[in-house]
Amino acid sequence: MNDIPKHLFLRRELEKDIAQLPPHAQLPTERELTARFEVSRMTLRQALGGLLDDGLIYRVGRTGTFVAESRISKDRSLTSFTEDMRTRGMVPSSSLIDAAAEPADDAQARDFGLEPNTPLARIERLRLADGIPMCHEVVRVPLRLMPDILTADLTGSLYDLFGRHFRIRVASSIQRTRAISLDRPIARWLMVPAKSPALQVRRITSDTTSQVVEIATSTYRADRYDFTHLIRRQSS
Ligand code: 16G
Repeated sequence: MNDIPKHLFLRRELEKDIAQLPPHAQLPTERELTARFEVSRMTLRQALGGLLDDGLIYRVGRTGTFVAESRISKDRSLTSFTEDMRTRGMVPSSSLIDAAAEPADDAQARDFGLEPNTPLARIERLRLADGIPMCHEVVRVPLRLMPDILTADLTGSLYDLFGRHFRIRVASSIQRTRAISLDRPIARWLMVPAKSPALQVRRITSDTTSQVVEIATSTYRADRYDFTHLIRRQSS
């Protein structure tokens, strides 16, 4: 942690605290925070400024600083939805919308490295955090690797199920994120107006033996989700 500036480190610590607090809870005063983290007022203000810019907190005149309605921020490690929500102090759940076998189309077959028409399981779910819709997700896996997945309980963590039931451990993903405007059916699941902005992430995941085990399309409400990356300048 020594290689990141103090205020960014503090910001992460404050983010963890904020994740434990309900929306509109008041943060401790500047005096209390500088004493607790043993930082200067300037460092604290920089950290709070970053949180304000990210929309995680808001200020009310001289009254104080408060926790904003929660927005989930995701970093670059390969985590599951369940883990993402739990680390932010929220309770994940899922509603199964549809689960069925279908043949791979040409693009899916290419991404999986399989023949076209190879049977896949298509699992469509609504992912919720503290009971609020956060993400609509369609996951496809080869039935050859996970033969009875369609009869398993699909309302929990899929990555747990991959590991426990099929001994498949996810190791890496290629992800592409794009901004979209929601079509009516998905907007309805996410309980926002049609054409609302959303972040759509397509993930192609490989396991520890480098075989592709999942193609997922996750569509997140843009008002509740963002991606935060720590990036480093390459040393020359
Ligand atoms: C995330 C993944 C998705 C994966 C799911 C597993 C992204 C963009 N997508 O939503 O590919 O299937 O986690 O979560 O991160 P689970 O284990 O909680 O079902």
